[in-house]
Formats: sequence, C-alpha cells, structure tokens
Amino acid sequence: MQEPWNFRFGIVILGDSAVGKSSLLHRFTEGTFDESHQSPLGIDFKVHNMNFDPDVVIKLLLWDTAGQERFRSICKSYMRNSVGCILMLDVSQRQTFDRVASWHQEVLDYVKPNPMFFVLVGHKCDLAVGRQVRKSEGEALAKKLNMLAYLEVSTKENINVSEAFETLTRGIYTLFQQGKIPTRDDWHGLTVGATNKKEPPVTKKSACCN
Ligand SMILES: Nc1nc2c(ncn2[C@@H]2O[C@H](COP(=O)(O)OP(=O)(O)OP(=O)(O)O)[C@@H](O)[C@H]2O)c(=O)[nH]1
Ligand SMILES: [Mg+2]
Repeated sequence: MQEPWNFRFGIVILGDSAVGKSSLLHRFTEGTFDESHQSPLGIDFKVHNMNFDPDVVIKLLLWDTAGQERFRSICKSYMRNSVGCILMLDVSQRQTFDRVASWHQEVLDYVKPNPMFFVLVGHKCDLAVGRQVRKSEGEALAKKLNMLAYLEVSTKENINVSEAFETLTRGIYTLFQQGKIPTRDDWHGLTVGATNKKEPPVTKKSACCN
C-alpha cells in the first residue's frame, strides 16, 4: 500500500529551557495553550500532515526537545533525523538570544554532512513589558546565520504559530524542488514517498529490439 503522503520531513524544536518549545508544539498540533501542560521528561513527539499545492501532502515528524543540558544526548538523535529546525529564543530573556549562534553551530556540527534548515522564532512577543530583544536584532541574526526567516511568535496569543511551521516546511520543500537537498538511504531527515519516486527513464537502447 502506498503512503498517503508525498514527502516526510523531520523537524526538531530547539532552544534554551523555558523559551516555550513544548507550548508552541502543543498549540500547533492541539490548538490550545495550556500553562500547566508538561510532557513527561519534557520531551515529546507529534505527527502533523501539511497540504501544499494541489495534491502534495507533507508529513511532518515533530520532535520537541528539552532545553536542559542533561537531555542533550537524547536531543542529538532527533537532530540526526531532521532536515528542519525551529530554533527558539524568548524575547524577554536576552541570554536566550545570545545563545542562538552556539545552538546553530552545535546543530550543524552534529548533523554534518547532512543539511539542516532553520527558522528563528522570537517567542512570547505578547509580552509588551520586559522585552529584551528587538525585532530588528532577531531579523539581523537570522540573516547572518543564513536561516530561512525570523518570525515573532506568541503561543499564548496564537500569533504566527502555524506560519512558523509553514515557512520552514515551504522553504525546505522549495529547496528540495530546486535540487538543493540530496536524499540518502541512511538519512531520514527528508524522505520521498513511494508515490513520488520517479521511474527510471526507458533508454533508447533497452527500448530497441535490434
Ligand atoms: N507570555 C508567554 N508565555 C509563554 C508563551 N508560551 C509559553 N509560555 C510560558 O513559558 C513557560 C515555558 O514554557 P515551555 O513550553 O514549558 O518551555 P520549554 O521550552 O518547553 O521548556 P523546557 O522543556 O524546559 O526546555 C511556561 O510557563 C509557559 O506557560 C507565550 O507565547 N507567551
Ligand atoms: Mg518543554
């Protein structure tokens, strides 16, 4: 039986502890904001199908990681099976912005030689008082690190939540269509469904009976 999806992308959500990774994933997949919600171990996994263009279904495998250092080795296995990363900072905590470049480098070093594409999320933009990171700084950092985009997001107020996942998914899909993301049998970050695999062309030689 063929899969009901055309492409499958692994997406990992990273960033310092308490930037709001679990809340964001919960809002995106369940549609609610629950301040008391805590996943066991702080780590979670969800599946979400996204429809693109006519007839293109992209299955997203979404890995929520824990920001604390003691969970880092588990997070690494999620990084290895992903092609995209939502890297998050909290706009009310300056140190989470300062740590973005080292998160970015750590991920790239770890997944090498496989690619990873990033969207930077400036989270908790609903907090009018106590903001410590300007939007222009987030945009400049995303540009400097060659990320797909910077988006200001509030899970609490449901601002730009689905846009963050859509921007990342569409960016990866477009790069793949342009031939910029190679697939490998031993890498599960980006998988092409059986319905999309092209049949090898019939060559003149094999088609000819002489
Ligand atoms: N103001 C505001 N607070 C938020 C928002 N999203 C999450 N929070 C709060 O931020 C805190 C941390 O949220 P979590 O989702 O647990 O953060 P996390 O990044 O998963 O944390 P770790 O699992 O420890 O790495 C909680 O108290 C949330 O209620 C938001 O959009 N705005
Ligand atoms: Mg969490």
